[in-house]
Parts: sequence; structure tokens; C-alpha cells
Amino acid sequence: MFGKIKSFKQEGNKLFIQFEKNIVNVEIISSSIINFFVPLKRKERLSKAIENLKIEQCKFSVENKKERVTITTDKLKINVFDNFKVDIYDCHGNILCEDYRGDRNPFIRRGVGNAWEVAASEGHELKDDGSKLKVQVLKKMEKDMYFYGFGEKTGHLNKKGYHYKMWNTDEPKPHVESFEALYKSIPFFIGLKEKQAFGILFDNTFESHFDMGKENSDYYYFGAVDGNLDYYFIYGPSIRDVVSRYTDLTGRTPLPQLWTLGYQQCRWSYVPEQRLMEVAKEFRSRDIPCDALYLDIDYMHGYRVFTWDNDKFPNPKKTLSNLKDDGFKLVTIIDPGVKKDKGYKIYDEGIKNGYFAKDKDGIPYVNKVWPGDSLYPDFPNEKVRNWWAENQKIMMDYGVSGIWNDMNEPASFNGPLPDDVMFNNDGVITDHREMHNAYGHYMSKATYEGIKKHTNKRPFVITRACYAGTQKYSTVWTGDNQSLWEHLRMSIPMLMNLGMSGLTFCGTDVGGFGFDCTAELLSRWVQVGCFTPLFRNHSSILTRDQEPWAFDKQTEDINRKYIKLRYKLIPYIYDTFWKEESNGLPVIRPLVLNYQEDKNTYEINDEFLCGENILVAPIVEQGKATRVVYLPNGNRWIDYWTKETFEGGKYIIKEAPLDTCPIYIKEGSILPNYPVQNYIGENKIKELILDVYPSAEDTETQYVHYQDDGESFEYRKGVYNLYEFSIKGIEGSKEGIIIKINKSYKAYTNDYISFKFKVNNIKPTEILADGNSIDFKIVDEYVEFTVKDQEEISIK
Ligand code: MIG
Repeated sequence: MFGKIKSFKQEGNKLFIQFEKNIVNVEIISSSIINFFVPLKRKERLSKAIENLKIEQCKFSVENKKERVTITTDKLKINVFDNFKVDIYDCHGNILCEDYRGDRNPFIRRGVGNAWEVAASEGHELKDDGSKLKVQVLKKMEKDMYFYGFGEKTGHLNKKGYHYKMWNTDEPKPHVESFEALYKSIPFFIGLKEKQAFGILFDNTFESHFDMGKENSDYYYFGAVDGNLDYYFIYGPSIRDVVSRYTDLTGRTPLPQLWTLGYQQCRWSYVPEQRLMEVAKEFRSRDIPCDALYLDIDYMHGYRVFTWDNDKFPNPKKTLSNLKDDGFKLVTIIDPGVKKDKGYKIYDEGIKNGYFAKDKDGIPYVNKVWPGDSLYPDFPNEKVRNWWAENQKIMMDYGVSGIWNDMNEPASFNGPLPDDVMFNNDGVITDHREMHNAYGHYMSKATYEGIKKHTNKRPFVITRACYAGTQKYSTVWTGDNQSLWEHLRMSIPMLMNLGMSGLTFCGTDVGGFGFDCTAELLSRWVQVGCFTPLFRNHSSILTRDQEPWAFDKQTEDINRKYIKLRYKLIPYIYDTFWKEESNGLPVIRPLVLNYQEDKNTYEINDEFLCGENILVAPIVEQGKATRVVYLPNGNRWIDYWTKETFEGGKYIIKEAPLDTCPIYIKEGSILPNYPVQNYIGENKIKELILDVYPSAEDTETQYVHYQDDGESFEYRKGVYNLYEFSIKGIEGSKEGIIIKINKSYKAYTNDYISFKFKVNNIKPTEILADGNSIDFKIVDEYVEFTVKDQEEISIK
């Protein structure tokens, strides 16, 4: 496909290597990121994932020997050989990623004659082996490799040995490990090899395939049915660096509004208005916090997007304002499919302006979704996005606080969209094959920009389909899971991999969407949901009720307990989001992300970290009330409930009756808490609570807490506060424990007037604040005291 290297040219950070049959552009994006680009389809990259490619000017050298070009940066050495074979080394000469020199050699699927066709005709699925790929790169499988990322895939945390397809797919059947594609396509993975990590973003929106040593354990490959060969090699060596660099390339999740971190309740569908109001009332009367309620498709007039069914909601503005008075935000669903219906404004405008995708003859393409015959807005076209953004105003004017984008794979009831449905991708006319995986991305972008323009607040968009980079515009949920224990288990690696693929703000339907939930399953699911960025309970039409009170008193109490815990932790989760804007690290993390030196963490599927300090080891099996917990090496850990301390690098057994989710806090942590409220903004928080876990060793730890108005973009102009807390020293020593409070940055006026400390596992005799003795209270395992402007506390 390439042949020998014939010539070579350098222009700034770009190298052009002319092979006998093709030209390859190698671009040095930074000392750790290299782009390899072969214009097989188009001359330009036209990336959907990367909007502002930043080139970091860095030193590098190039050497051109006959059969190879060698590029050396501070971090990497790259050899490009004849036939475009690429080998990448770290700066010490260790191989990181080596192109495979042989051809693909898949294992044999044994069968007699046309047995596969017969099996297929009986409904057995034939797996697509990616044999029709026009673009393809094979890499040598090193011993002892682990793979992570790929966005939303079923199965386990480590993807080695599996084959995945990127083709956004609306799949109503129960999601199982053998699925190769779901709603989202994030063509990005992380490889970990001998404690060194790298990432590869294969930036191609066509149907693409990733085979991680399934068809042959000697190599792994990625490829696509069409498009350019365009991939970014992103060096670590830590997974944290890879994720940070990947999100620097494709963009980061912007800080969300604070209320979006509260508990959210959804159902297909809360109609009519009375039912919606009834649900709202239940939350308040049962003392269960809740910030958001959702309206699913039935609120619309005949499923026409941007309309209301006035029989079910006679006065939406008033309904929403009543909800608001009680502290509820409302999120409405908006699907892409626009009903084919003369006289319906959205349809008429779309037709008049040519805003819908067209068939190959230029006639607006029609398929079927909820409203019956429907058309698909040409979101890849900026003009259409602007129109869609304007339409958001309709919902915002009613008082809607967020938009839920569903069905944007795009889904269709009357067979899949044909390959030759045409789109206008910002001036480039192209087809469904290229736009399919980017459709949800563009819809989210339009929605985000519309909400931003019309509210000037941080938009809350939630989408089902997406592509790499959608995290800049939208939150994601993992579509139609079911109320199955298997799906609770699966949600953990799925969300961890989504987080490592840049989609920090993610969640699953708590309790499960399809099938009937049980009391026990909901009780365990809410214990996981409590720590996932998007915390939303949702269930399908015709399933049993699944609200926190829908079962029995015990289940309701457990829901209340964990929803309240979530509200305590909101400032901690918000801080993690704030930090994510600069470091790209997700809220929900696999242990390996923080403990790469500890090999025991590489394949943990049923534990996760929430930010830097909290480890969650939920029970994900029916009837179970005890489990083994692995606590990673490098820290001691404190049981959140009993305050017992454990060494890291060990397996422990934890008893966890139905109301207990095993939670461990990293020793040395200072966790900011808010008092529990019914909803965000119910009370002005004047006092920050600090839940402190002193170290048994004399090490200093720090925590930075961030505060702002929780909704506007003022923070981007510097309107926020930073509080730096530090703790050092040990109980009983001469100096005792010293806690320092440093208001290190102050620009937001509504700051705290006091700090209430809860310092765990100590029993002091005296506490001094800036040298003066202060009152304190010893409560069970902790000591509690409050300070105002003092800066140094010494606990003796
Ligand atoms: O074909 O709007 O994933 O959350 O409740 C089903 C109805 C369409 C699928 C979404 C689900 C939503 C449902 N939708």
C-alpha cells in the first residue's frame, strides 16, 4: 500500500514522507503527541473530535536514512520505515508501540460448508470481522498488555482479547459482553505495557473496528471502512498523562452547573402534569433531596419536537414555575426526528431552508421514528446547527433547564438510514457512512450553543449518541440498560472507560431502564449512583415504578441515605469537575488510573475511585452482604462508616448489609461537605464542613476547594474563590496536628464565613486557633470544632 520511502520534506512541525504509492504527513503536535496522517480520502483532516489543534512548539530532530526517517523529541523516538511501518520508543530506547510486520492472519472459524449462513438465517449473529477495511493499522501485541478506553463498551475494564466496532447503535436488547457497538463511538484507547501507557486516537468517523488481539494474539489493529488514515499517538508514561493529553486535544467537560450534580429523577413518562407534580411532592414530603425531574417524549404534541401537548400540560410555563418554587429544575427530551407535517413550524422551516438530510436525488429523506414519518436535521451543517440552537429558545422560554437528546445515533424504525443519505458537513457534501457516528455529536453541539446563547448559563445537555470530543458539549448516559444485576455490574467498567475516554460527566439509568427493578437491586444501584457524576434514576414505560419510595420503607430509607450522602459530597464532586477542566481527569476512575504502580489494580471491575480520595467497593450481586475489597498500595485507607484504618496493597473482607456500601477514604484526605439540602440553592451555604482523615505518619497533605456562583460563566473571568487546606503532624507529638487554612484566591464575594471541622480518629485535649484555645466537641470517632478567620489550627 505504501512501498519504499522515496523522499522527505520538512515544514515546521510537519514532515512529509513520500512513499512510492502514498504520502504520509507526520505532525509533531508536542513532544508527547504525534499525528500520522495519510490523505486516502481527503487532503485535510477535517476532524470532528479536535476543534482547535494546538501545536506546542517543541524541539525535535529528524534524521533521514535511506530506508527510514527518525524523529526524536524530548520524550519519544519515532522510526518510520518503508511501507509506512512505525516504531515508537520512549527516550530511554524502550519500545512503546511497534507496527506489526506480518499480514492479518485471523483464527479459523470452523464449520461445515455454509453452516454460518444457515446459522445466520436462524437468527444467530455472524460477527463482523472487519475484513472490509480500507484503512488499517496493525500493531504488535507486546507481552502483558492491557487496554482501556473505547468509550461506552460492554464487558470488562480491560479490553484485551476483544473486538469492537464503532457504529452508533440503538440497541434495545439487553446489553451483553458480546456487543461490539452501542450508542457512542469514541475511537480512542489506552495501552498499558510494563507500567508505561500510551493512547491512540484513530480519528475517523466511518464505521471503524478495533481488534485487540482477538483474531490473533500476535497483533492488535484498528481500521475503518473508508476515510483517511489519521491517528494520534499520545504518550504517557502514566495513564493520567495520556488522559490529560487526550482531553487537551479533544476538549474537556466544562464545569457544570452545581444543581446538575444533585439527584435527578426520570421516567418514561411523567404525564400528565398532575403526575409530574405528585412526584415532585413525594420528594419533598418524604425528605428525599432532588434537583431535577424529566419529561420524556409524551409531553409533546404528537411527538413534535419543541411543542407541548396542551391536554397533558395546559400551561407549561406555570407548571415549570411552580416546580421552580419548590426547587425543581425540569429537563425535557428532544429527539432529532422532525415530524413530516405541513403546517408544523419546525417542519415547514426545515423544508423551506433545506435543513434536512437528503437522499441521493436531493429529496429530503424520510424514515420513521416516534412521530411517524420524520426527517433528520442536517446537523453536520452549521446553518442547521444555528437553526437548532435558536429552537432551544422555545424550551428555555418555557423555563426548561436542560435538554435531553435521545435517538441521535440516529435511530430509525423503518430500517437503517441508507449509506447514501446526504449531509452537508459545513460545506463538504458527504454521506451517512461518514456522518453517522458524528450525528449525535453535532446535535449536542447545536443544543449546547443554543442553550448557552439563550440563558448565558452553563448548558445542561444530555445525549445518548456521541463521538470523541462530545464531552465539550454534553453529559452522556448509557442508554437502555435493564434492571438486571448484570447491568449494575457492567455499569462500573463502562463508566470508568467512558471517564478515561474524556466523557467525565456520565451516568447510567440508576435502577435500570427496561425490565422491573427489585427493592434490593435499587438499594444497591443507588449506592453506586451516589458516586457517579450523573446521578439519575430512570425507567421505561410499562415497567413498575422505580422512584425511591416505590418499594418498601427499607428501600426508601436506603435511597434517602445515599441521596443525602451525595448532597454532602457535592462540593467534593464539584471540585473534581473544576480540577478536570485543567487536568482532564474524570470523576469516576478505575483504580489503575491513580495506582499504576500497583499491578493488582489493572483489572478491578467492581471497585472505583470517585476523584482522588474516595474508593467505592459496592455490592453488585443479589443476596450478597460481604465482599472482598482491594485497597491499593501506596496509601492507608479509612473505612468511611467505622473509621477503621487499613494498610494499602491488601485484600480485606468487608461486611456490607443492604444499607451499607463499602466506602474507603484515602488517609490524609480533607473532604469538603455541604449540609444536606432538599436541592441545590435551597440554603446559602455560609459554612463549609471539612471531613478530615489525618495521617498516622508525619506527612503533609493538601486539598484545594473551589467555590463560585455555581451557574454562570463568570468563573472564566476569574470570579471564584480558592481555599487551600493542609494538614500535617500526628496526634500526641509535641506540635500535634497542624491544619492550615489559606484563602489563596478571592474574587467571588459570597464566600464562607466559617469552617466546621470534623477530624476523625483523634481525641485531643486542647485545640488552638491562631494560638488561642477554642471549644471543641468529641463525637464518637471524631472531634468537631468551628473556626472563622483563623488560619492555623493546632490540635494537641
Ligand atoms: O425507543 O423516549 O434511551 O431513555 O426513555 C425508546 C423514550 C426511546 C430511549 C431512551 C430512553 C427513553 C426512551 N427512548
